[in-house]
Amino acid sequence: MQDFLNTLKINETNSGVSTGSHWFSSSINTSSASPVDGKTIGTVQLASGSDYETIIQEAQKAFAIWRSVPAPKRGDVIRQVGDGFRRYKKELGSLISYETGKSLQEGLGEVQEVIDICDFASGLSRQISGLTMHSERPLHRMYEQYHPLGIVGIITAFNFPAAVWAWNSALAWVCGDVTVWKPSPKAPLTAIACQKITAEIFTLNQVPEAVSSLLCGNNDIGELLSRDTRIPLVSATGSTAMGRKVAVAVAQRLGRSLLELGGNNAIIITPDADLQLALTASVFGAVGTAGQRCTSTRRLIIHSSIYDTFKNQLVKAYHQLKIGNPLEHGIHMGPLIDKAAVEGYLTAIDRCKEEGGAFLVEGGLLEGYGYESGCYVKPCIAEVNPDLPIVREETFAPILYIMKYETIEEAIAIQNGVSQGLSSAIMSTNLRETELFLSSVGSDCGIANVNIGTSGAEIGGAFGGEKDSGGGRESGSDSWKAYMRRQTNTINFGNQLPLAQGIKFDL
Ligand code: UN1
Repeated sequence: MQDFLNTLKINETNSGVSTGSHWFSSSINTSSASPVDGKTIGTVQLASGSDYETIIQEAQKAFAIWRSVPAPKRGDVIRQVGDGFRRYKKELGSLISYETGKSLQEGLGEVQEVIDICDFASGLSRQISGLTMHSERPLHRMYEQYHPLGIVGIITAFNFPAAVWAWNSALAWVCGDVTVWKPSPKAPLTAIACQKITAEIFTLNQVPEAVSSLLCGNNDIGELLSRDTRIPLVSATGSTAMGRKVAVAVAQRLGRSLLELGGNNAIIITPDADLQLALTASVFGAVGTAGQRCTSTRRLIIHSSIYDTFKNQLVKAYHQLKIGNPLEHGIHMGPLIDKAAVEGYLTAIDRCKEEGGAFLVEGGLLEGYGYESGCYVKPCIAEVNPDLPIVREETFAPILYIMKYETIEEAIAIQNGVSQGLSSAIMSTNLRETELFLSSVGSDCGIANVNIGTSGAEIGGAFGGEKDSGGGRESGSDSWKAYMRRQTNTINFGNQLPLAQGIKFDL
């Protein structure tokens, strides 16, 4: 067990505050316990208010230098950061699995996401570009360019403790920004390991210390970041409740926020679905990361003609799931992140029953040998009416709600009938139905898939959702634009000063 911690230089006591390779000591301590076995992995020193101030000042100094480094040179450094993560993939994947409880396969997949976004950012470094336009005035030229923004504050959740930071950081760095990261207090050691891997590469390349800073702390640090006028962009991932607070604080000072919040993602399973595909997609979507992805599948909307057949296959598949130590081979699902998450799961089950949901596969706490941490639960399935209040909420746990539909229009209405709008999917080989689902009257989510599940997006696409899911877009496509300021330039190379809109003004 200790091997990967040693390789990643995670000790019993760790500083959680750093600019590049410089680590600050502090007397405010917390510890990170593994939900896998309940043991303390290490303690972490958290940032104080004065640490915060030092970090922001250092970040400002680093920005003054980094923004002038040519983008392809920045891209080359990020390429090397990706290689750093390639070297530590196994160890970091293991730490992620141990600290968050997700399966080792998913831990490794998460590190791969870090690597992928570094490759993406490195390629982007030679492609950041703006448009040129024709001016309405003679001997004039117009174009737009993108400049670095400044300090990007990054707030991340426990469930993707490395990948979501990397989506934001790799793009911010290539855009010439510097980052200040507040990771989830539930997964600080993964953050410390990521910062160490990055700092090593930055030092080798003589990159200014504070291009990447780490501020482990609690909500107070998130509040400081949100209110700070020196931080033009705050990118926050987490619950809708958290996002609302960040949005208000950032908007109050007319800053920008990029929000990636909760989802209530559904798969529509049509009569023309390949049911084998639908089964694997549904089960992975619902129990992957123990239902703690913002993209987790929470609802299955199943056509009445195949409802019983699919329901029986689903129940059978759930009975075959292996729940246990996520670091062990062949385990489908590990524990929830902590006992508070278990409470939330149990409360949602009780509420679902009170509201009239009928459980086909019962939930509950797993106890006994191997489950001593108290964080292991049973993935469960409830048959529900789509309008139950509990079904419309996001519970970060492996609870799957299934419901029936008759027409595709009705299925789409059910799918869209929640306040969240992150991810969605349809299982069908019927072109009319899949195209309707993807059309302007189809899914209202930021992500809409055909014949794959709701989770597991690739980094190349823009990632994010609508409505209560926050509206932000991170990761691929042109998401980089959020990390830059756009400037429109008009250049007069003539010897007259014609005014736009034909206005005459002679002196
Ligand atoms: C999240 O849960 O916040 O699409 C991110 C997915 C992953 C990312 C999830 N690539 O499921």
